[in-house]
Order: sequence, then C-alpha cells, then structure tokens
Amino acid sequence: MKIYWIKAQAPRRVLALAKHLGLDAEFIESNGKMKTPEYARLNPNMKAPTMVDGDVVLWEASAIMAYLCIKAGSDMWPANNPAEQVEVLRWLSWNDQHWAKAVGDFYFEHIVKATFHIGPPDRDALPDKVPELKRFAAVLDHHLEGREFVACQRLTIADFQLAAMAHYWREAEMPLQEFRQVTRWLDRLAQIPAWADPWPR
Ligand SMILES: N[C@@H](CCC(=O)N[C@@H](CS)C(=O)NCC(=O)O)C(=O)O
Repeated sequence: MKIYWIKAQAPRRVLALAKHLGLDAEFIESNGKMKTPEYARLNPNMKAPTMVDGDVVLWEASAIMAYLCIKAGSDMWPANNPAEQVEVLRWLSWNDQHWAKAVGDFYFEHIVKATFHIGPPDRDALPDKVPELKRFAAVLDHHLEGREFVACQRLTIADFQLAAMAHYWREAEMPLQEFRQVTRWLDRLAQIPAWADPWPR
C-alpha cells in the first residue's frame, strides 16, 4: 500500500490512523509533486492524501480512513454496525460542512503559512471568523459533555476528522478556551501517540 502525503491536516488524519492501526505502508512525501500528470492520474484534485492499494486508488481522507479500518478489521469505522455508521457519518459530514470551515482560517493563517513558508499570519483576517467558530464550538462542546469521544463512546475516525485542525488550537490562536469539553477532548486525543506524532520519518 502507498500513501501520498504532505505535512497538512487532511493527510495527518490518514497517517495517524495508519500508525495507530499498525498498518504497513509506503509513505510518499509529495509536497511540490502533486501538480504532475502522473499524480493527477491518481488524484485529479492534485491534493493529498491519496492511497493506492493494489487496484484500489482512493482520495478524500475520510474515505481512506474508512478503507484502512476495514482492511485492519478496526471498528474505528463501524463497518458492521449500520447505526454506528450513521452516527460517525453525521460527525464526518458536520465537520466538512461546518467545523472545518469554522476553524480553517485560523489553521491556514498560523499553521499552513508557517509550515509551507508562505508568509506571516494575517491576524486582521481572523476577528470576523470568531462568531462562526464559537457558534460551532458550542455545538461540539455541548455534545462532548460527559463523553470521552465524538461518537460511539470510543475512538473513531470522527475524532481524527474533527481534531485535524483544532489539534493546533493554541498555536493557531483559535479562541476555544471557554469550550472546556472541546479542549479536554483535544488534550485527551493528544495523549494518543499516533495522533500526537503521525508524521513518517
Ligand atoms: N477533502 C480533502 C482535502 C484534500 C486537501 O485539501 N489537501 C490539502 C492538504 S490538507 C492539499 O493537498 N493541499 C495542497 C495543494 O492544494 O496544493 C481530503 O479530506 O482529503
């Protein structure tokens, strides 16, 4: 199996899961190599992550995570439990429609720019984003009352999906301090070795 990655939040979810599940894969760092015709044949979006496993070529981190769980026999994607699948799917969708957009500008200004050396953070761009961030952080905070994990009362791919950018909340200056359940959940995830350090050597 090959996993194409760059040091960014979507590949991070897949790398962390592969490491957490102990999957054997060739990890191919692809920064600066995704706009080639060869890569575009695998992933027409020319983005990372991309996974190739025999004849299976897959892009979109959440789909790759589900595939890896099925391959490893892990219930982090509950392939054999329709009710749990619906529960996880709800949070994957919520992330993509709401949460990722709410935290994304903070992550971009502070983490993406620093990682890829594309200039200093534009802090003036962020105050306008605070109300939307707090609106959805409140939804998650309420949901996490009395829960350790986002879905199914155990670690699932929904946790990795939702935490991918929020993991950096302190460095990215996301105003999440008041959302104690969210920060507790993020700190708890950060104790998982593969989540804390997902990057291949
Ligand atoms: N929805 C996609 C997001 C893919 C994506 O946007 N990847 C970013 C990194 S987080 C990327 O490859 N950026 C480099 C580029 O656009 O050139 C997924 O979940 O896999």
